[in-house]
Amino acid sequence: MTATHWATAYIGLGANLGNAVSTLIQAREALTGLSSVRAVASSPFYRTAPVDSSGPDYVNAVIQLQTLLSPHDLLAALQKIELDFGRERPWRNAPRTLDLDLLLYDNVTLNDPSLTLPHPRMHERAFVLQPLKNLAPDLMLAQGSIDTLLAKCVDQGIEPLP
Ligand code: PH2
Ligand code: MG
Ligand code: MG
Repeated sequence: MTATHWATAYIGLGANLGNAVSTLIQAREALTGLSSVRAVASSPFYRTAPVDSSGPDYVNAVIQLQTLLSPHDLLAALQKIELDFGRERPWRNAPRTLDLDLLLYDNVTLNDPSLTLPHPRMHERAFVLQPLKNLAPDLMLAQGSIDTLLAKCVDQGIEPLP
């Protein structure tokens, strides 16, 4: 279902299998090519150490978009793109060719079996907070400001890609 209101959503992109940079570039195009979605901005790409996960370093980014899709319809569209990029889910937090996480959707809070908003772990992950800070430095999450939250993640390896 689509609405007439253009909601602002933030999507976290991550990959640590295959050519992660090229995957993220293509995934960004797939996302912004969705009908009822328009791109607003993309963060830079970061190389990040796996958090509660295994395998090679990840490449992560965040994109800000506007959409007429409902949160659940947007989630379904993200999952379809993940599958198109060969995503498999052998176990929780397994290495992946592409992960697209719906982080924020306007100020919506939601907690149902398929979707929790805001994303329940984003406030403790530098690989989300740092690129989000590039797009929305003044954003406040329920747990605090981005800077306050980032200060608690200093042990998580993250560096901008050249
Ligand atoms: N995603 C996870 C678990 N751990 N670590 C990094 N560095 N980047 C991720 O995108 C990531 C992770 C679950 O989705
Ligand atoms: Mg994820
Ligand atoms: Mg995910």
